[in-house]
Amino acid sequence: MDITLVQGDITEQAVDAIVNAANSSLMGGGGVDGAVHRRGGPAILRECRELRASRYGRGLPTGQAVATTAGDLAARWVIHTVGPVHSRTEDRSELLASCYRESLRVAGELGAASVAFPAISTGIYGWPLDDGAPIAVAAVRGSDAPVKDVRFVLFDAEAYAAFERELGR
Ligand code: AR6
Repeated sequence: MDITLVQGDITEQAVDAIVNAANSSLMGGGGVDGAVHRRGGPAILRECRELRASRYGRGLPTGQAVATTAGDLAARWVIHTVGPVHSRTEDRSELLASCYRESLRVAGELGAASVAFPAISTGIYGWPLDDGAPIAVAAVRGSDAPVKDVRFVLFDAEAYAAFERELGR
């Protein structure tokens, strides 16, 4: 598995699967989620509604992942995963690692060879980048999913630097 870093907007990536930092409702939100639905168009929300009406009546649990169409994005699938909200009193890092592992497992099942990840939970969910980056890199390195290329797409220079430090280790 090749791991690369890109600074930019995840919705502009041409890959087989784009991972969305969603919430349990699967009904959209801000950050990556807002951008994915805005640029991907209504087909994504349509499939999310179907998932809520079938397999995920109570929402997608934190740490799990599920795929939909990518709509108008330059990808075949969006893999929605729900990161944990950062807590100062409770260690939720296993749930964060699970987001990366489960997303790659779903990608492997779909036959996706290339996957783009955002830095899950490090925005609205408040996870410090210096802690989120090592969890992300270790989880991806530890995955045995049959995915060839994993691309972390970092929005700004600070996030890029945090992942670059980690990949160098
Ligand atoms: N491309 C790449 N990275 C981005 C983009 C983008 N277009 N937009 C933001 N980031 P966030 P979370 C970075 O907040 O913390 C939503 O409302 C951002 O700088 O998207 O998991 C959902 O519905 C940060 O480093 O996701 C949930 O309610 C990282 O992506 C909640 O936010 C993740 O930030 C999920 O919060």
